[in-house]
Amino acid sequence: MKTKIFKPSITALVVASTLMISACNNKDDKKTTSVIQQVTTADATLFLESTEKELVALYLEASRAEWIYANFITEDTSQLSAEVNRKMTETVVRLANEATKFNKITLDTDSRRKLDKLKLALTLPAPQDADKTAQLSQLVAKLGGLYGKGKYCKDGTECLSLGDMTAKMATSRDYDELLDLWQGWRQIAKPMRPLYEQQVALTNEGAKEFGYADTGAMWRSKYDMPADDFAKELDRVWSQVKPLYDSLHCHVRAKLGDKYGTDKVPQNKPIPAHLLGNMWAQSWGNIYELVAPDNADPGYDVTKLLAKHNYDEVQMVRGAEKFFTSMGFKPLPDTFYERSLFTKPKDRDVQCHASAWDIDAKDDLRIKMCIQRTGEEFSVIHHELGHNFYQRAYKDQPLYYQESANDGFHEAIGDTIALSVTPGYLKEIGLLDKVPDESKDLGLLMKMAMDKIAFIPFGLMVDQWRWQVFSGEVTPENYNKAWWDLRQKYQGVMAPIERTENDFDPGAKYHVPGNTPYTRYFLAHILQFQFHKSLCEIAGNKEAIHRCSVYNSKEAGERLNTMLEMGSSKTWQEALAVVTGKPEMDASAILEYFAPLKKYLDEQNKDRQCGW
Ligand code: X8Z
Ligand code: ZN
Repeated sequence: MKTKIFKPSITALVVASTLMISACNNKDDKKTTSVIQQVTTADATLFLESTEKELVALYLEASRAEWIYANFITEDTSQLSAEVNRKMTETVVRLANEATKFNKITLDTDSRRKLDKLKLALTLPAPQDADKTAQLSQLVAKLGGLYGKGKYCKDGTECLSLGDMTAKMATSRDYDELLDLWQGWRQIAKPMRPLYEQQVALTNEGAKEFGYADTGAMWRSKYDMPADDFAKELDRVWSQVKPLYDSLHCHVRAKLGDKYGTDKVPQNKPIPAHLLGNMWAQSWGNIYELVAPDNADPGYDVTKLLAKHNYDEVQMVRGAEKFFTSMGFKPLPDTFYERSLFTKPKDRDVQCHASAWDIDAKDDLRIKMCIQRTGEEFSVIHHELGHNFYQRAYKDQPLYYQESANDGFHEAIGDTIALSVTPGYLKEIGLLDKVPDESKDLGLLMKMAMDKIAFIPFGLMVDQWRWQVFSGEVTPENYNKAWWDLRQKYQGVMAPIERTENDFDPGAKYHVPGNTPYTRYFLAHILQFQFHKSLCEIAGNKEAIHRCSVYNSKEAGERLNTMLEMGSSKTWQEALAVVTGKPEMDASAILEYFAPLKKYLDEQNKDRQCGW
């Protein structure tokens, strides 16, 4: 997601002015006291108003520069993006530090919340040093560019883009070909390592000056609860899902053993990471056919349905938009179709990783995506439009609240809608002729689990790695080893060939060089099932939750919109309660959804040795 405000891609860098005292810095109490004596609640109101004006103009400029960089990756656009980012950052930092003068006066809840948002807006804080700040902004732009331009050039001749490799990994079942692609893509990340190392050191210095133990601690502080409690919440929710993941893992490993041989897929070890149909082994839906339950195949495949009905990229987007409008959301503006990027240009480097943009907090919404005509990408389009509809819903909030309730909410909305892309819905829109009967539900659940349940530990481990890197628990000498230790611990996957500290495998995943926090996707995978269940109830659904579609339900749309419109003006717990009636994150909706599959998996696994 790209949002205009505090967006993760415009990685904000903190440059604390030497005249200002940061929130938790007690070095100069005298100065703090003298400032405090002078300010009133009326000053805070005025400050927030003028700050908002200043930032609105700057974000517009920064969004345009970022859009251009992501759409035309060149040395020049890289420099322009770095420069506007630096300028914006200086302003945000100046204002965030200025805001600390209100630290010790009593303010109304709303003003305090806005000031807190300002302070926490930054993804990568920088130290109070102009050179270091410039250095950091260059690193950010370079890392993003290395990923966006990345290709695998075999023998220096034929070059494959990530899109080409993604398509091959989805369909190839040739062990050696998969291995070649897997290692080939990871070459792009090697040169990132020294840059990443420098970036970590610089941003940690900034975070400390801002009063946080390190940058990871700052990231964990954005969730309306103490940072340590948030980390515990993640563990709690993961422990709810883990038994289901373990059952799925066990079954998938057994089937991969059947396919490739147990010498290649040992039945007491983690699964080799290149065999799961996805470059990062993060979702496994593409190898569904290898694990499909007997006699329960639903008999259709969205990729084939799209081809059969000649859906092109724009029709796929229009189809996803129609789901939202069926629920009562206004259609996207014409400019969305005029200004978005839907297909990969042949003649230039673009950042192909899908993103949704809100350029002006009015109506200039866009997506940027190198769409492939597959069912998987059809879901990603729903995901991206979820961002856009959220952005439009909160556009009338004050700038500070033009964000989702927490970042997981932003990632969950489009996915929630995509959970409603059921056979019944596909029939209704004319893509499918006949809805398979209930005896095929197991196949549908298996496909969904391969996408969603498989993802959950990956969604957790990426930031576990970054948090350990930021905290210093993992040092540069151990970057890659620590990555694979976590891949093994959480996902039960392993590198298929030896990796060394010459490699930098985390860098081969967009969000690491892109500095986009990743816990949001873990949260989203939990939240989307909670939202789906509640919206289905609101829509009056009587079927099993996995058969429910909220297509055409104005009631569900209205309730969802009530939450979206709130932006981040209230805590995420309050926002969650608007749709679900409860303020807690809870994986029981997932367990309910997949209950029939869990039963099946446990039967299949009964004579197998599970675990790794
Ligand atoms: O990055 C994304 C979206 C854009 S916010 C396409 N996702 C994560 C990923 O691709 O790694 C969606 C699911 C996880
Ligand atoms: Zn997203």
